[in-house]
Amino acid sequence: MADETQAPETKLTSTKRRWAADGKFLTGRIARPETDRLPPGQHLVRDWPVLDLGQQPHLTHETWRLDVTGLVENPLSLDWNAFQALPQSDSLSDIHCVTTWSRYDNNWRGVSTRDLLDRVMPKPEAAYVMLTSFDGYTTNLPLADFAAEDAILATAWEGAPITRAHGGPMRLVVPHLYFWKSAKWLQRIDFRAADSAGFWERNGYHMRGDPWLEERYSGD
Ligand SMILES: Nc1nc2c(c(=O)[nH]1)N[C@H]1C(S)=C(S)[C@@H](COP(=O)(O)O)O[C@H]1N2
Ligand SMILES: [Mo]
Repeated sequence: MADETQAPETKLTSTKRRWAADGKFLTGRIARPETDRLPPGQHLVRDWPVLDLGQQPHLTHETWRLDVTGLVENPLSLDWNAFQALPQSDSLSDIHCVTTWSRYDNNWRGVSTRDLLDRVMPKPEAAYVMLTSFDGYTTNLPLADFAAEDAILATAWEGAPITRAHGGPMRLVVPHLYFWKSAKWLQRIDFRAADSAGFWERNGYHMRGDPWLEERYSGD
């Protein structure tokens, strides 16, 4: 009896299989080769360390809000239900923390920053965002980085709600920058014309934080 899961090999299936192996078209870019996956100075971990300033806010879906302010056509103040009503996406990415650990293949689910940007419509002058979290943490990043195709306002990790320790009920994930840019317990996204330093950036860390360029400290 024929095995229906074994489709006959055709030119198309073999080509598509090769694309999948290369990661082509999957996210609109060609995946880095596996040998190139770990940025310089990083080592791989299997667990997921917790790093923050030590004040982990207790939020419920009732007390949670997300405010989008500054240079946008449509400022927003979303409660949990309004946030859940936005389109939901999945994003698979690696974590690179400036303290030198990296963690591969994290499955995030939530609202892609691009879908949020479609709603709020940044004004032409908007070039940076300042993020403020419920624990008082701040971090800044260029709008172009915030708008990366795999950046996500994540509410779930590996199919389960993000824990409080890791920034639940919602945290930002910007996988192509060091993880300190990925604000946990995100409360406000403020669109600005000029860049200014957030918490770690005022304390000697880089304004952009690209792990591939090893932009760790402000002098790098
Ligand atoms: N609100 C908030 N977000 C934060 C931090 C923080 O202290 N407060 N720490 C940052 C740093 S330095 C890192 S490395 C990551 C750690 O996220 P994790 O604890 O989920 O690994 O969160 C980032 N986002
Ligand atoms: Mo960090």
